[in-house]
Amino acid sequence: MRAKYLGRSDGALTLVLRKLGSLTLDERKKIGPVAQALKEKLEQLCDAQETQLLGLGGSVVDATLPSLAPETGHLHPVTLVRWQLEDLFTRMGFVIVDGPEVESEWYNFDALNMPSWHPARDMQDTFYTEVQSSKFKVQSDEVAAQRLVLRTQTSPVQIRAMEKYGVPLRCIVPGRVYRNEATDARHENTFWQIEGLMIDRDISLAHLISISKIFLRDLLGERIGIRVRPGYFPFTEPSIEMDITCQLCADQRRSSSRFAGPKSQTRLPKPVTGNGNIHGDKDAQFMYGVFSKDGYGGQVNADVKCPVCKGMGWLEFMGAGLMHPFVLKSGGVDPKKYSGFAFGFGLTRLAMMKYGIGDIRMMMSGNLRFLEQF
Ligand code: FA5
Repeated sequence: MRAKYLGRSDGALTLVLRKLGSLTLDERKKIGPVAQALKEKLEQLCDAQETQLLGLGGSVVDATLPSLAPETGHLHPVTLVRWQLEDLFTRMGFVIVDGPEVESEWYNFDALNMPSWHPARDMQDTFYTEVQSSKFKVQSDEVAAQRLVLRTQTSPVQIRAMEKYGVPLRCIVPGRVYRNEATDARHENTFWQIEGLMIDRDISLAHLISISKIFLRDLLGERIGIRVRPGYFPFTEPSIEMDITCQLCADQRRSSSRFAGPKSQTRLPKPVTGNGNIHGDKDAQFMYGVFSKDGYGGQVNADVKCPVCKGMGWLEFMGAGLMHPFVLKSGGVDPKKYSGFAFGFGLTRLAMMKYGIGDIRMMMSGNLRFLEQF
């Protein structure tokens, strides 16, 4: 507009103003003030328009440029790992089962052989609701069993799954759990677990260990070190705990001068005592019983400053065992005919290992700079 009407050489209004000199005095008096007023008005309009287009930042907005692509959401690291595992387990014939996050005390504790007086309850202190519900099936005579809790573990779904599907049964239960926990780099008050069950005739620890090997290697690679320790849970007998080599400081550990263990993650030392490798596994990936004191089996390596494993080199990631007859009975299964294994692992911790996340608290921080990396 400015160029068309006010352009110096051939703007329409400029030409009119330029011709004023060749006009008679009368014509000049008539046309001059009108043309001048029009020029001022046009300049004002052009200036106002220009200021608006320049915008606050002072840069010119080019309205012909294509617009910015809208930002799309993306998956949380826990979801990525959960989907990968769900895919793997369904290929092995497991079904995926869900359960409520607000659970009755019966399912969360009592049915799992943890009556109200059981000391093991203290390890999973939780949040109780003030509301009591009769909606949940309560099989215990105790009045207290009607309280509702934010579930502390995915294990209550063991009972629900047996009740709903009967046996034989192969299922996994991914879910969020809650604990009244002092938080640190590897402990959260809200985190994800995956429960796994396999009930059939003659199920043994060998099945449990074999399945664990498959999913850990699928997720974290062939070189992952796996350690099996004796453990205790009221709902499994025998019970084990499974640890994996900490993936956050693996390189640091191997290059440390104090590291007396094997340089590669796959070559774990033989246990000092115990029965060697479970089922003659030549990979020497599994250890159980008493561990050697060579810096790989339980000693802290002070050179390694790892916030997650604290220089231990190992991270506890799973509790498991053979299902206690009490639990099978709670779910309506005859323990004389059937046996089963059960495991429950920290999905959030596995996601930390897979993506090298050094603090579990990042997971629920809502920090976009963290989340946008996935
Ligand atoms: C249990 O929760 C048992 N229900 C597991 C189980 C299932 C045993 C079936 C036997 C049969 P535990 O409290 O150890 O056990 O927790 C299991 C895993 O959850 C731990 O190994 C760890 O990986 C993870 N976990 C436990 N507490 C936390 C926490 N505060 N923050 C993050 N992960 C945690």
